[in-house]
Amino acid sequence: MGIFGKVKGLFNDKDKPKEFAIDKVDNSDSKSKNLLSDKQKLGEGLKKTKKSFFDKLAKTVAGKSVIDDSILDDIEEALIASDIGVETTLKIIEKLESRVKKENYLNSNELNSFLKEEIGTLIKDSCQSIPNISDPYVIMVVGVNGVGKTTTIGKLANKFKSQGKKVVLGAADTFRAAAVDQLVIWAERVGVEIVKQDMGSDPASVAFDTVQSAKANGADVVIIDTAGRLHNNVNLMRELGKIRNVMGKVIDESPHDVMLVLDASTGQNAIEQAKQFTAATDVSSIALTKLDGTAKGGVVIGISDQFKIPVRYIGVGEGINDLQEFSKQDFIDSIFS
Ligand SMILES: Nc1nc2c(ncn2[C@@H]2O[C@H](COP(=O)(O)OP(=O)(O)O)[C@@H](O)[C@H]2O)c(=O)[nH]1
Ligand SMILES: [Mg+2]
Repeated sequence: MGIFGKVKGLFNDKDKPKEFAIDKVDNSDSKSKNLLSDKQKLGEGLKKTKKSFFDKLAKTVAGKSVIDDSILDDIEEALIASDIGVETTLKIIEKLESRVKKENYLNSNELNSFLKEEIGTLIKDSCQSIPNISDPYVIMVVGVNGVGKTTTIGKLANKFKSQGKKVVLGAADTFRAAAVDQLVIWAERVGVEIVKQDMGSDPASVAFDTVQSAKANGADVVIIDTAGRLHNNVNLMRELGKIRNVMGKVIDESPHDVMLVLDASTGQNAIEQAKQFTAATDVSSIALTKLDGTAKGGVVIGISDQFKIPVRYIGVGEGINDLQEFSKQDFIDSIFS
């Protein structure tokens, strides 16, 4: 049932809404979490997002018979509060306005499918498959501390390995000893090679060694971890630029993918970080972590729309298998189911 399914003729005077109910959150499922399919897991993770997003909208429109300016304002506020982001919200509201002008009112189902369709056009489709190239495919992972870079690298390494690919990790977050150790643990856990140097060594030098060793050993995929310091854009740009350049010396065109990791649970901060990183370097994909249990999953929509960079992976937990290839359709279905 659609989100507004229980509100009959929401914007139709003759048929005033009598009740509004959103699907109840069911908490009785944690014991069977491991048995859940990817889609079910996504649905679980997005429950809070769905509830906050649509509860707010529902409250806004409940009992209203026409869409007037004040309701549009309220819908705008509800969308912004759902972490979709201001720019993207304004886009949606503009389209809604012109639609309402044309048709005078929308009923509940129409508003429902309007939003579903609009959100569908705002999210970019994403392709996760790695192209077949003779050199190792190099993924450089960037993002601020704590967003889940190293964890995502571990999960990704596992995913690629299970596809039969030979993976090499590069511990270029040399800023903290713990960061190198953490990646070593992941490499052992997954059973893949890792290239590292001592803490404090030059990250570009680690990246260089990693790509060189991967090439010499016929690896399929290289994943480079980087430090998450964000002093300022100039430093960031310089450091990331240096790492990129040295890798490009070993393999033309590398890094093939610069993956920005963002923590969905930080909402607007994630959008702010995307602004800073895209200003500092070319970012080609996004991994959005911690979508499990956050109410801020709407941030997927804003990020995808504003930065025109595909969300390629989503993190839905801390476990090794809790990384999903992002599917726009599954995401929309989960939110609007
Ligand atoms: N719930 C949840 N926690 C995550 C996810 N990804 C990472 N984490 C946790 O976030 C914390 C920071 O992760 P880490 O990989 O060290 O971040 P880094 O500093 O960017 O490398 C760790 O406790 C991870 O277990 C996710 O998708 N969901
Ligand atoms: Mg790390």
